[in-house]
Amino acid sequence: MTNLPLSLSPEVAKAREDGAPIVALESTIITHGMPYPRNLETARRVEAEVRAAGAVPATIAVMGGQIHIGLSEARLENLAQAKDVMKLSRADIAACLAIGRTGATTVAATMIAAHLAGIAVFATGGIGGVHRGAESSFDISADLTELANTPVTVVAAGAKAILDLPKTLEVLETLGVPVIAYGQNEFPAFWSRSSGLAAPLRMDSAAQIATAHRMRARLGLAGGQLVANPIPETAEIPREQIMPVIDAALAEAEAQRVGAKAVTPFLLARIFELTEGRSLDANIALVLNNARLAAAIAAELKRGE
Ligand code: PSU
Repeated sequence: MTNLPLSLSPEVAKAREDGAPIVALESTIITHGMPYPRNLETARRVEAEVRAAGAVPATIAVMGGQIHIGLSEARLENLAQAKDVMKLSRADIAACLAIGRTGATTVAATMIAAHLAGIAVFATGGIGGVHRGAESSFDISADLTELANTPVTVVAAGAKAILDLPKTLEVLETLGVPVIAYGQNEFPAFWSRSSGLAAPLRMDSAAQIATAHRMRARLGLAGGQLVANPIPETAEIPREQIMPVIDAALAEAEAQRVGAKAVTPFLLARIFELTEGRSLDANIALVLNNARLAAAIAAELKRGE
């Protein structure tokens, strides 16, 4: 790994040496997904949740020409308050390293970095997907093609409900990405447990998910798995309550001609305002829930080695 621009935190380096379970965590959720200081507080709580569940957290970001796998407290604090941070996907991670800027990793870039560091499991909030109106805008997140290419199991609360969920599931199917709902038949919709759409696959234990991950490697199948873990009941915003809010935020984005990488952060921020903060509470609860499941999957993967 010496010729790669990877910088492992002491905790992550030790976990690798010991063969301990590690869970990758992304940083776009910190810089573009949540407001300061709750973003910092959440990043710390998610790391603590992974540790409490018996794994080592590795929050990933690009700083000073290195991909950091595991952030020190000082780096995390810096990132949470930094302005002008690049939002990195497959297309721009190498460029960001080359020009020495600070970059937060999306699901796609975090998968790439995790795989380079030998980490097989990653927890986030919700993946990107096919945006509404994609038939004319062509706006489809690079997260989907990354899931098709990079062998990392991603635990999310489904795809963000601001997206076109039926089209997102269609594209994932075309790309050969297993979409596994955890403990229910329905594909969850981020803030809500229900999307009205059946999930292609269902599993009820971390052990099954770990076995499926290993099985894909044995079969020589490229790409990862999407584990769609429903938000806990006590934290969810039911679909009929969140849908009108999402529609209002989408109409504003269209009127203001918000496009490309700015769409998701704009919508998340507007939905936060329109729900008077309830969407953020839900987002935090679902990320913590995903961190716990990811830690259990990482532990099962190690057990089976
Ligand atoms: N999960 C959250 N909040 C977020 C994201 C995930 O709870 O902000 C980020 C992820 O980094 C994901 C990105 O990759 O949103 C999707 O952005 P886009 O739709 O522009 O591809």
